[in-house]
Amino acid sequence: MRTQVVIIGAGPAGLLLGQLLHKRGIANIILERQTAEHVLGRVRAGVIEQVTMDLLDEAGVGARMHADGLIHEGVQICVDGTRHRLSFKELTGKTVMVYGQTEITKDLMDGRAAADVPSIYSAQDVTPHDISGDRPRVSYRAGGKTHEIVCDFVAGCDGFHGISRKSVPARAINTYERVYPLGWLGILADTPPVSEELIYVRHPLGFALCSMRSPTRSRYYLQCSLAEDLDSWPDERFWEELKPRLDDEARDRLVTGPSIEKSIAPLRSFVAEPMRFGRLFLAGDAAHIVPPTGAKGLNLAASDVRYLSRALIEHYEEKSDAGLEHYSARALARVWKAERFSWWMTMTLHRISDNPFDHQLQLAELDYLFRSKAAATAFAENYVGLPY
Ligand code: RFL
Ligand code: PHB
Repeated sequence: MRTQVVIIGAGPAGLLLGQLLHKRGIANIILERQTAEHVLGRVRAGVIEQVTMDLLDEAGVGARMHADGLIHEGVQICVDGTRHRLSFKELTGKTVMVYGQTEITKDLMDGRAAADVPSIYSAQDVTPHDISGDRPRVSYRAGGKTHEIVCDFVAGCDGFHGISRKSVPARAINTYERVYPLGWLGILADTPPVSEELIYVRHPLGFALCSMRSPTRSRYYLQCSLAEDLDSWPDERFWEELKPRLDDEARDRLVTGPSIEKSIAPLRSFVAEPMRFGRLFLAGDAAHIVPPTGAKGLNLAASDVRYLSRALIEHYEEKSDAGLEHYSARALARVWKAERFSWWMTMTLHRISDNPFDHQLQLAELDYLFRSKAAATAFAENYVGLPY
């Protein structure tokens, strides 16, 4: 088999890249380790930046997002029982959209199926070969046989645990990492959200987040220890731990109910650079991870894909490799700023240390954020997404 670009991974990065390339007549095949149902079953991101929305429109899959997504003009931060609002609209003129990653993935999968572009799910032992030469190949096993695809480029969109980054010789890649001693325990419930806007909660008992997927579906998170076992978190315990962290109004409005999904995500900051090795290009979580506190992971995956898709289009249409040469540096400039913002939000809102000095610093950071227009603007600019 032969194609122009083999894309490893059918998460948002791989599916979006495939759709943007297909729109410009660039042949691509996606190889995904899991089944499509498994990929669609993962509940992850909820907030998307304007630039991500624009890219989904460009990929021709934005219709349902515009119909069902919720535009948010601001966000709320609750500090020890008192709520504050930051208006993105007033501070930056921009907004964000609440539309789940599950829905985005579905829209992209449907768009790909409608365009009849090949995707191979349940592909086992996907392995890139000869990525430092001009004729890379990717092998995989399916249906009891080994197959091989010859291509021009390999896009490693296979997430943090994927094979792509591991295929790069260790001497050719630098990694930077910070692991936080905590996780997020998340639940999804068919109950109305406590507020029309997201509430990030800083509380001595630990961080919480009140988010949503629709006016009738809520998504809540609680800071938890990494040793936590889901079995020891029946729904009632979750609601009981959430309530005392909220302000009075939110507590009064909280509607509890049975969870329809429950999971624990560890918090990590990670960057691998460069994001290119020969003809292998890394994009999304395959190259970098942010803790979810800034809602940046999916948006960074989309911004990598924007740079990479334009660079590949330039290669095929204009016979110029300038975009490919600059891909890593351009993507990383945006990645590191999102790393900084996500780290800052994580350190400012979670109970990480028992040192009262650190607690006072958090309160000072937040007090400054609420009182200084400059600080609030800097926060809002980062939350709605920095320009490309
Ligand atoms: P994904 O989504 O992990 O997809 C990678 C795909 O590659 C497949 N794969 C392989 N395929 C073939 N061969 C192999 N060897 C393979 N190894 C892996 C996997 O099965 C998978 O299908 O990476 P991608 O596309 O880069 O997308 C990244 C986003 O999923 C991620 O950054 C976000 O979910 C992060 N995130 C959030 N981001 C936001 O922008 N806004 C948010 O509000 C937000 N909230 C979150 C989040 C992530 C969370 N968790 C669970 C980590 C909330 C949570 C709780
Ligand atoms: C979510 O709704 O899942 C969500 C929202 C904001 C975040 C992280 C996750 O910062």
